[in-house]
Amino acid sequence: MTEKKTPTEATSEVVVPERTNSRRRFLMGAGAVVGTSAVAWPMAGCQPAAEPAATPTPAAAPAHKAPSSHVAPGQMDDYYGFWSGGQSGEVRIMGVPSMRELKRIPVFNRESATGWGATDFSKKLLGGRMAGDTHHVHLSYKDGTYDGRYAYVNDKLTARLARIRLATMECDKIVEIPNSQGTHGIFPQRHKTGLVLCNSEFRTPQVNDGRDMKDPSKYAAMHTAVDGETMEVKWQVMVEGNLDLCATDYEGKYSFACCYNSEGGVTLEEMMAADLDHLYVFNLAEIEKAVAEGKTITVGNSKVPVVDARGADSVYVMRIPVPKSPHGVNIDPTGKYACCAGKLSPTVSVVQIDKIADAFAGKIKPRDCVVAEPEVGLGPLHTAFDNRGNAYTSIFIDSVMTKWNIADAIDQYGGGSANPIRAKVDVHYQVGHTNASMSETKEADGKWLVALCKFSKDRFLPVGMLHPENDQLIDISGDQLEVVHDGPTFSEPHDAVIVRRDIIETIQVQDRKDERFAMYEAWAKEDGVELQSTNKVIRKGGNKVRIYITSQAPKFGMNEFSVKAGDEVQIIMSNIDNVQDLTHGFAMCQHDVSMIVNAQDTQSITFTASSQPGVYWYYCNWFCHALHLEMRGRMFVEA
Ligand code: K7E
Ligand code: CUA
Repeated sequence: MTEKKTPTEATSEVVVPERTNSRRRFLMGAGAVVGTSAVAWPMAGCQPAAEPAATPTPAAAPAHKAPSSHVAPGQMDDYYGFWSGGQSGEVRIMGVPSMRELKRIPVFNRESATGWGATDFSKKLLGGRMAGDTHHVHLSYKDGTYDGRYAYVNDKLTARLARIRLATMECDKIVEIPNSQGTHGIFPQRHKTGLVLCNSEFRTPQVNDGRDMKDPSKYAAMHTAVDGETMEVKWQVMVEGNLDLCATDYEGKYSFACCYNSEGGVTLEEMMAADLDHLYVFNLAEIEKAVAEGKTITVGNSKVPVVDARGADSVYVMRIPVPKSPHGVNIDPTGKYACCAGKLSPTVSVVQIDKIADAFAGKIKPRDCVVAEPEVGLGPLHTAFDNRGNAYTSIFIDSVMTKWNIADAIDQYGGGSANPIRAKVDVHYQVGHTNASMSETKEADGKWLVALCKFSKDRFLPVGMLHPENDQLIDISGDQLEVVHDGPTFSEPHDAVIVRRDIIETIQVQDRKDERFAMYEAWAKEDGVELQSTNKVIRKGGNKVRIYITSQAPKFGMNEFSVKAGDEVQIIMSNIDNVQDLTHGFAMCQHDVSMIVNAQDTQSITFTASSQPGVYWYYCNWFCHALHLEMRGRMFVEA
């Protein structure tokens, strides 16, 4: 006998229409888009704890037929989803539409399972940094669609860009962006694997060596180009405003960045003050010309050429005024329009990309590139697209997804009678990013949409103070939006791309083409050994010991070896099994040593042998065989 209601009973008492009406009341006529007083209350959306407990919108009534997203046991998904991992610093791979998590790829984080952050190669990439904040993951392109080779992901925490080789789904390069803090939006060029453009969200003194600390008017931000093949930083453009989200066109002419802090403020109030901020458009050909002609400076210790484009519009950068503190910028699959979500304005500003050349040439004003500004709801953040001319904007404060039609929005803006709003659906709750299947390519297919919701509130069993986020899957194949799946996630994927599965081709045993093999081969050559057949202890002089060891289920090639207390021990292990998914590991008791070694792979890890002489067992920590538990050996640490 308990007073407590079941979730169903509790939910049925919640009154929904009130909330919906108040949203409708807010929506204003077209044209009244700038400087709305309603922008004062968006901040409430950032304080969900303050919302009364009774307000959550209940879920749509559960469907009793199998949802369209059902992927039966043993069946495979149609799409790979690449999710950024937020504060976890990793990247996750999901199956779509099942929303089953398939893999986590450690990137900027220390991961015990694989030894990422502890192996010699990963330590070299990470340079001692063990935390990250991944927000945006995008794949390399060719001719406007994914070429299946690489994924790129930002680290906001330490201003880095990482690359994942999709054949292995492992990180193979990390580069630090100079003169930057808060590297946030990134986007690769779409006509080929060319540049990856990276925005610094936080303005800093340039040079940041103690000068100008208290004078924010001297701060600036960088729009940085990294070569997507070599991962070298090619050039930077310095601008006065902060740079948030990033996008590229389909032709390789322009990159775009939203600037929410045109005020140059350092406090919340200052940053929110202006009614208009900017969509920056970078003219890549002019910038590369300036770089080639040496019309550049360098900043601080960095040798990277910097084009100084602070101040007024120039041949390099154009600033299109848009309301207000804009956030996401997304290009539609036809490549014609850049859609810039207003965040503190209930609008999305649609820029017609083929007008930009005229604006750069001074024939029209930058603002004349805006051809539509539909009102989509309170707190629009990001926009995805189908292949039928529709856009889907995530609305943070309203907790809805809004489907709107681009052509009708243009008609309405031009004074026509069309209503661009097609449908809205409640999502749960406070949606951040959204993306649709193949939406960032010319092959957008209009099947699935994800709403990556920041809060789940009442949707899942409570698990302590932090609730999961909620990645909802929405069927967009029809006229309406149908939420078909709730997907709880741990901290905190921001963005995702959904990629047709035929585009991705992974290898099943290591092809030994990764960069890191050059490192192992160099050591083997130096020591006169063959990586895949050697089991040997080599003393390198001083207290350095190199140990080559092989693994083949269910045995290590060496049952025991001896080192001296305090030796610097490097284990170079090659898994010589040549069977799909036959993974071994190397774990050394009491030494913080644990790493994965996949079929035909080599990995290495370095540690200091205990100062305490004795027996230390090493063992295989990835299940490989009926005798997996017996796959172990002894390290003798001698005095
Ligand atoms: Cu909108 Cu970092 Cu892409 Cu979060 S950002 S939502
Ligand atoms: Cu080898 Cu478990």
